[in-house]
Amino acid sequence: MKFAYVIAGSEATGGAGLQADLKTFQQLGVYGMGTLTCIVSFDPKNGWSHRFHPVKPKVIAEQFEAATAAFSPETVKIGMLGTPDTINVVASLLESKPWRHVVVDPVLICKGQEPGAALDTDNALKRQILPLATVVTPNNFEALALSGLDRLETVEDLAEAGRRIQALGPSAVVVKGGIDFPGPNAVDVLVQDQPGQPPLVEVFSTPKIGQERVSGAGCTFAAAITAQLAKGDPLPEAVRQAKALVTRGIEHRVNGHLPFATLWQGA
Ligand code: PXL
Repeated sequence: MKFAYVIAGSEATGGAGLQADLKTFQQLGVYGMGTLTCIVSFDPKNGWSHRFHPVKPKVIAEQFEAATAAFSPETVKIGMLGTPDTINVVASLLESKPWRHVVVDPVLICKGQEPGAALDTDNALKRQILPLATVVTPNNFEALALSGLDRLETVEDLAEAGRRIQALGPSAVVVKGGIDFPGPNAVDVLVQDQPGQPPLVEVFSTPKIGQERVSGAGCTFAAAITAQLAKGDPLPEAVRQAKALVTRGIEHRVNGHLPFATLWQGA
């Protein structure tokens, strides 16, 4: 059995967050384990805005203790953390164990949080979590915020953002162009350090499916990379498999009463 562990928030509709991560692990045939950092409940009476509650640091530490004692996972994904206190405890928990792979999806803003608090959280994520990451998967918005670039319009811009984020610590960055990237294709660029060789830059491109964001795509992409790494794939192959799963999941997206569709991991 291969094990994949995720430390992330709950998104109660099942579209994103820990729910999407565990569905992805199951779909890819790895044993999924999860530690909850926060609870997000959209508010249907208020434009589906985010209601957010952090889990106490002590309770996060207890979950981590249970999970790591039970199965010694070597591959972990970090999703939404949400507060500086949560980032402190997760950083020290990560530092307490050796990991083969730490995949960080740098979830930056969540509606419903105070802008001031969100800025503190973004800075803490940059300073305390990114240096512990082996792979980071920023979307277009997160890549702008973390790299300091002011636009991502070409493949070279995506690669440059990746190199700048690499300088914050991780050995590899996958920058996702997403729906905002110009042109007909969904373009992702992997920048990866290689010992004794020049850094690898690999471009992954598939036709965009529609022009609307699909909830859970970012979570599922990072979770699928995590699962494939847990199974032993080299990173470029893990990214290829993750993109294929996300593409199928968007093609077979699920519509309910939310103002956006959600990805189906089971396609
Ligand atoms: O999609 C980002 C995301 C991640 N994690 C949780 C979320 C969301 C977005 O709503 O609620 C818990």
